[in-house]
Amino acid sequence: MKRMWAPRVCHSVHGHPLWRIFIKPCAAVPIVTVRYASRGPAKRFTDHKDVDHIRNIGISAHIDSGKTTLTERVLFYTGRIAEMHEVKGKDNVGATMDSMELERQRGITIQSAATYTLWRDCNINIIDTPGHVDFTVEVERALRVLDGAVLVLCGVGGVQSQTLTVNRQMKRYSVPCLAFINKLDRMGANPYRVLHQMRTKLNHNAAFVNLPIGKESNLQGIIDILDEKALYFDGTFGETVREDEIPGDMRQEAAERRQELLEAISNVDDKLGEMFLEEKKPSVQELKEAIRRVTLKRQFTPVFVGSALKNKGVQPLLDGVIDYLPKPHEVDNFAFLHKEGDENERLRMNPERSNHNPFVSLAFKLEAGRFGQLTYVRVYQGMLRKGESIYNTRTHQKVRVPRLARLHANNMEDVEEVYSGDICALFGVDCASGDTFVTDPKLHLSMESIFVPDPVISMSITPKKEAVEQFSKAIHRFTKEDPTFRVEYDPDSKELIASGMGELHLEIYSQRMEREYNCPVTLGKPKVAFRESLAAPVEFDFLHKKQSGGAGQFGRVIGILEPLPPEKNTTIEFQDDTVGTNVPKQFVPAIEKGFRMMAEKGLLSGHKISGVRFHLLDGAHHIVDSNEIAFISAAQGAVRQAYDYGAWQILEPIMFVEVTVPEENQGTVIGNLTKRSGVITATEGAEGWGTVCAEVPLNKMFGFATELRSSTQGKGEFSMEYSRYAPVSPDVQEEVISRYHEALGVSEEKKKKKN
Ligand SMILES: Nc1nc2c(ncn2[C@@H]2O[C@H](COP(=O)(O)OP(=O)(O)OP(=O)(O)O)[C@@H](O)[C@H]2O)c(=O)[nH]1
Ligand SMILES: *[C@@H]1O[C@H](CO)[C@@H](O)[C@H](O)[C@H]1NC(C)=O
Ligand SMILES: *[C@@H]1O[C@H](CO)[C@@H](O)[C@H](O)[C@H]1NC(C)=O
Repeated sequence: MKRMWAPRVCHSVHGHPLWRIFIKPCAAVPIVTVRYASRGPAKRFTDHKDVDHIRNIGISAHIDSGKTTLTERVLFYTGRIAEMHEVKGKDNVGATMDSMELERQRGITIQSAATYTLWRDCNINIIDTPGHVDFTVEVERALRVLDGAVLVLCGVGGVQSQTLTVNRQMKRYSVPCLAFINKLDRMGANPYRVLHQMRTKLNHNAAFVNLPIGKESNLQGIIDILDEKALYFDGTFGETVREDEIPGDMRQEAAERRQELLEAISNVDDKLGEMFLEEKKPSVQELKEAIRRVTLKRQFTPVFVGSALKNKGVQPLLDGVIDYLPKPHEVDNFAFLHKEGDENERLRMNPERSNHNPFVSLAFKLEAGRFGQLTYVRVYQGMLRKGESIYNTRTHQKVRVPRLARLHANNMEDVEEVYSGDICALFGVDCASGDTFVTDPKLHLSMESIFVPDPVISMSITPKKEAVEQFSKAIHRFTKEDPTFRVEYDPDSKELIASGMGELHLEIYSQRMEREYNCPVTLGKPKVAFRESLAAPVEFDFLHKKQSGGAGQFGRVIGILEPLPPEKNTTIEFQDDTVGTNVPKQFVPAIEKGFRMMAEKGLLSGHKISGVRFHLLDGAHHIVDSNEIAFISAAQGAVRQAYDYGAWQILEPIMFVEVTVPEENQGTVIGNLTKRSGVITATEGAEGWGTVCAEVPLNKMFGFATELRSSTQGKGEFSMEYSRYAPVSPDVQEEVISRYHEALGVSEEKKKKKN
């Protein structure tokens, strides 16, 4: 996954659709804005806006930091929703963003949805990124289509394990971000400690742009350090922002923090640095421009503070999103132009007006929901009108777009057209996530597909009762939506096997089957997806020959099975280098098929073969007896032969594990990770907390969560992310092989009994 830094497609400047936004009248809450007076209720936005007025952002956080609550506030203040509900609230309604019932119950965000809203004449698309790392694909997709992000930190918990993961992902995708230190109304909240952690643990050049007035239950408002003003959030829901003088006892601190902010920016911005040296005082406008410059370059992170729950500090954060996060055309996005033979050309398209550029977009999320097949699309260039036809550049299929919509959690609004920078949804378009759509069929463009890691864990899955139809419906939907979730029939164990990115990943799906499809399932013991690979090339020469009365079978294949370079160790390849007619060309596909069939199940341990190339060099045929079956069998025989003579090894998934524990537990955790064959890659400690990073085989991670919980009284946390495949140790190899033989033995016995 590390290697996957997926480049982005280009953007272009263009016009903007005629928004039809109907704001639900909110009777109980008159929206009176003092400072943010740019919009009133029930207004139709019909002005033609350009790409400068779009922000595509994600809100990322450690679980429970208040991401959902914050998003809810954002939608409320911007007039997109008329009511607010607390997550896990007493009113049993649940926050609007968590649309699935399960999310409501668990109060955590699983599936990412896109929603849009309007603030200060800008259209903000919020891509809800899931909090848990087991849902890697969701995160990859979300990061792919957003241009900037808000990193939410808990004012009490500070930088937590998940924060580190999210931070790493943002770095990988070069996503500029703002920080919001939330929950400052809580006992023990300390924004200064969190800022310190951002600097030391996340390596951000960060500084406050807002300061809290009062602390914990006495949190009253926010100081805007740039404008040198105090802001209070009046009204039942903090919807009225009132400006005032900075309280006397905070003036000095505000001045000091302003100086600190100036220094942090001057260190990375030439223009401001010069002014700083010349002791010139920059204007607020100059400061804002400087913050924008360095934030976009990821050299600085402005830090906002507040409490989403207590409705404090959210509106200034929204201003920050507009002022400091990138406009779609400020992010370099690339598409690939397919060229025959050659390497693909990387293309950064001309950011001209939409009308002048062909439409290019990426399908980044599929959902089979109440509205049928729904495809979330990010437009990178040009525009699309309802009723036009688009081409899928992968399948070359042409489809008409009968309906275009934008989404807000469960609801949608139809629109007539979409422009570059937009995020929208198509209906009834059959495609895979990661597909590129264009309107010009001659444009053989694609954005590199979103990286989909192979599942690393599997469990048997059995419906508890006779609900075959519901069960297969659910499986069909989930596997289509999430390419890292797969369900396959294993003919040996005669069981259905579900595979995914972690135990929680599979558990969530099993619960969703019960809740949403009334089809409870039983999951078996988790199994790691080992692979079988070659350590060195091995030659083969196999003749498949059968004479049984009538038509015989004859096929001979000669070649080499060879290891692929390390970066291709989860794939297999077939290469035909035969010359002449010893192997007639029409049989080559059969040989490839035979190889691929064998690769599904290695002979060492029953796991998939990977990192191997079947290099066909020569062979032989028989005028009468050669056919496809014969060559399929010949290829299979060749692989068996390679198992007799070759040096095979088992590979296992290695996980990147990050553990955060009270300092006194750090030593134990290091010891325990080492015991689990972990290699410690980094340790850090600050203010009573220790972080340990390690690479640990997934196979050894079972039970770690429980162990960690008990040895830290529930304080310890960890996150785990797939890293790569590596050879197992000799004892594990032996164990995996003997377990396989045992299982085979058992099933042999079963067979005998049946007969
Ligand atoms: N005291 C306090 N509690 C908050 C604040 N914001 C959120 N909470 C509470 O923290 C809990 C978690 O909030 P969520 O909004 O669900 O957090 P989340 O980050 O979306 O959580 P996941 O969906 O699990 O990732 C809820 O009980 C909220 O009511 C805040 O500013 N102050
Ligand atoms: C497999 O490929 C990954 C990614 O390139 C690499 O880090 C890893 O070391 C490789 N593993 C083996 C066994 O070659
Ligand atoms: C670590 O190991 C100790 C004893 O070896 C055990 O008591 C503890 O529960 C383990 N804790 C973790 C976090 O693995």
